[in-house]
Amino acid sequence: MDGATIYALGTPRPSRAHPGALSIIRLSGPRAADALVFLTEPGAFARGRSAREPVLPPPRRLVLRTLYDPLSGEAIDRGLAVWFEAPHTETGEPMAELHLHGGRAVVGAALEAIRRLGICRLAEPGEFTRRAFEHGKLDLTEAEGIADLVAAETEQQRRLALQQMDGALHRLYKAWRTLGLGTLAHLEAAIDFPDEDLPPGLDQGVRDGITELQAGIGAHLADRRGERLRDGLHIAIIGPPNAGKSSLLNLLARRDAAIVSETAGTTRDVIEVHLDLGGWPVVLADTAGLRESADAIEQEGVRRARARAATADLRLLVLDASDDWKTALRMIVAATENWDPARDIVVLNKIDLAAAEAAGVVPLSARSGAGLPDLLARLEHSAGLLMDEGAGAPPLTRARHREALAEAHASLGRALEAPEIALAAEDLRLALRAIGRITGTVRVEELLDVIFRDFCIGK
Ligand SMILES: Nc1nc2c(ncn2[C@@H]2O[C@H](COP(=O)(O)OP(=O)(O)O)[C@@H](O)[C@H]2O)c(=O)[nH]1
Ligand SMILES: [Mg+2]
Repeated sequence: MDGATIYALGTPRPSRAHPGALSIIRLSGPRAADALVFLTEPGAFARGRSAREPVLPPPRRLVLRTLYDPLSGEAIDRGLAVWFEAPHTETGEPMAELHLHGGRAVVGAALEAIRRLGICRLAEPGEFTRRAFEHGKLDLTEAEGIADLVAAETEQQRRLALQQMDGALHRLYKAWRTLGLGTLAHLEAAIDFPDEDLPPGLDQGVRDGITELQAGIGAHLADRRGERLRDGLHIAIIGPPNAGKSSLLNLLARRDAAIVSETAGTTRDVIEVHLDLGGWPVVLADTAGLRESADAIEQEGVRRARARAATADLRLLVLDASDDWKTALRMIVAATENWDPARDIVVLNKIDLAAAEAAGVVPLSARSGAGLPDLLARLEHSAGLLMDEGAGAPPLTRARHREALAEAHASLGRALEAPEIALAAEDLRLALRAIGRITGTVRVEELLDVIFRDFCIGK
């Protein structure tokens, strides 16, 4: 961080096709107040002074101001200005905001006016949030929560991101660090002041502390909700050829994503569409019909279908009601790895051709759409069941966290097995360092660059 005063447009840049009603420019840094005065008090810049007191608005109050070009003195726009006094600001530095009309020329002239002051520079992507981190306003998981909130596309993603931004993960990881540090202090005391009367090795209190920490991290690692919410819940549509799998995918996607044909064996590759199902992000995959085939390409399609069915979070088995569906049901369920009767869904399609009903089976006509509301309700219910697992604790949301926690978990395992307490202490220290990297307590510069680079400018 160079301590410069930075500025950026915080709202989307207005274009000819999409001018905005409003645009907001933000400034942060030691000269934010000077910039605000120079831009809003005619002549102040030319006089080269920043007689702030009479013109600087009271902090955190929106005030009506005309924005002037500092060199020509020409009025650019009239809008609202707000001044935030450090350290109670988002970045921890003095900050100012200009709320202007969202026109291309207005925003262009305003940004140019700020540049001409010569006391600020344009912010880099994520630099406002990075400064907040540098000033201890948030930890890395909270910063990542902000990025996720901006990127959230569904209701559930938004909820999770907000939780994380509000410090749910921060508190969890901090509690682990506190537990680990306490245990380490015990261990170090035993190294510094060995008690001759006690048997060598870890005492029970230390052992309990490490075990508790390892169990907590292990449970968190086993929880896949966060990844499901970030990347989408994977649902595989499986079933015999011609049952209407591709028709169902198209119906759910509300477009012709997959080829529908009377010719059995049309779908060979896995076709994916992304959907929002009751707030859950979903990746729906259409697969090849499951049957024995002499055709090498179709065989490969069937192999991929089986693999996809096995790794999916949920399976939608589509059967043809006008066919011998009971036999197909039995055979496919028996051949499908990870089939879970509580969550996976059997769809009896083509009920327009043959009326069929059976307990636990969802009747549907992919052709007419009859039965779709019930199917959607079942899907949302199953998705809810999946996402409820381990509810209460905040879920793990990033591969970065997973890697560090897996490392911590392994180090703790080694600590418990260590032949000497000095070695156990070293392993415990490694585990704590790994946890510290997640929150940023342990700083890794390259990591910070990667995290904040993904933000937009002005955030
Ligand atoms: N009558 C009727 N025909 C359907 C229905 N769903 C699909 N089909 C037809 O069944 C054939 C196979 O459909 P398709 O979606 O390609 O099946 P897939 O092989 O399982 O992907 C096509 O001719 C569809 O038009 C339905 O609900 N009712
Ligand atoms: Mg198909």
